[in-house]
Amino acid sequence: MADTAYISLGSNLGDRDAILSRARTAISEIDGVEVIQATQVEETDPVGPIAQGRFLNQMLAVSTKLSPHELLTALQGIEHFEGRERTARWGPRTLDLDIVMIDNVEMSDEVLTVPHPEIPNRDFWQRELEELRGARNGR
Ligand code: PH2
Ligand code: MG
Ligand code: MG
Repeated sequence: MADTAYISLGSNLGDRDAILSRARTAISEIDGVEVIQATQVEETDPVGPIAQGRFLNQMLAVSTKLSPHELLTALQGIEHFEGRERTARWGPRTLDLDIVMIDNVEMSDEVLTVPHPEIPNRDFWQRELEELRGARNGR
């Protein structure tokens, strides 16, 4: 059975547009994952305690046959390929791929919490989710 997952793409370092574009391609090439919808790319003010540059953000709806952990591992591989270095938690990054939500999935362990606990703090995620889920439910 395939699940619908909502993946956030974010970048605030380097050639942000090119990085998001390559990330979309890489996600579409994951075995067992099919991109079904995408929001527009938008520029957003940084959320959180660290002063840093503005982000480009986008959300994809994907159909996935992978488990949440398999999907996370695949996304981390793409982040790594884009030269992501983990410096400060919350700090600037070339590419951040987050699993925001998976329809009918609620889970939490040491490495992954779904739905993502930051949803209440990110207006743009709420808007993007509404857009993608609303469209899928015929609204
Ligand atoms: N990601 C963060 C911290 N702050 N702010 C915006 N606007 N967009 C992000 O994707 C973002 C952030 C850590 O993951
Ligand atoms: Mg993040
Ligand atoms: Mg992340």
